[in-house]
Amino acid sequence: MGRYVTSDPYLYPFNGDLRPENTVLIIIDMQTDFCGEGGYVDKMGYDLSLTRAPIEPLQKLLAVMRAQGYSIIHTREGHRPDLTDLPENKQWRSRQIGAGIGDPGPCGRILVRGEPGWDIIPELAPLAGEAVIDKPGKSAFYATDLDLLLHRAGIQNIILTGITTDVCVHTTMREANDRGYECLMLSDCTGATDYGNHEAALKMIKMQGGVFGAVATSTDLIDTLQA
Ligand code: C5J
Repeated sequence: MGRYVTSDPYLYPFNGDLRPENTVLIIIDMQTDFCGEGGYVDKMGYDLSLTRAPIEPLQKLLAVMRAQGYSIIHTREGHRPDLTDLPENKQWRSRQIGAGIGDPGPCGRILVRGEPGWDIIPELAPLAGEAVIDKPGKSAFYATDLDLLLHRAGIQNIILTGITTDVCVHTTMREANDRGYECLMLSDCTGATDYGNHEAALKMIKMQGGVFGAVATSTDLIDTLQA
């Protein structure tokens, strides 16, 4: 029989084994720095409505998945206050576009751990008991204990959401796929700083029969979970 989500380019998960015991929802970098006024993305001059678009669908999805006992993991991109984990070229590039990582801004020092802009937005605040992964890079696996947590919990399926579609969400999905996890990206629960890049990132997943996994909407997933 199995339990499948209507997704593209195949029904997810490939083996129909979708349960709270083997599936996690990962919400990537829903921080003020990426979707709030005065944060990193705002300072770079991008349209915040694009990175804020996932907030409402994510709130609805969270309510359903929390009620059904699914594991939720949140991530935050950021650096130590002394910036010893910040590659020089990453800082240099951010300064070129007027949003220097580690420099002061309206929400505190940009992308620095402990600053107001670095925190997850209140609308999507983690609940007690939900893991929060602090990462210095784009992939949530790089220099973190995410893989250890997933293995210890017996996770096989990862549902990917958050921002930005083409950078941190994609990088994490690609690495999760290489590690053997079965991945689903939710198109309406992600957003990019450029709409064309959002669409292109979704299209890339679906090539070659689902080269990194599958794509669905949160409504598709909720329909399956509530069937
Ligand atoms: C970026 C992210 N775009 N969370 N980070 O630098 O996608």
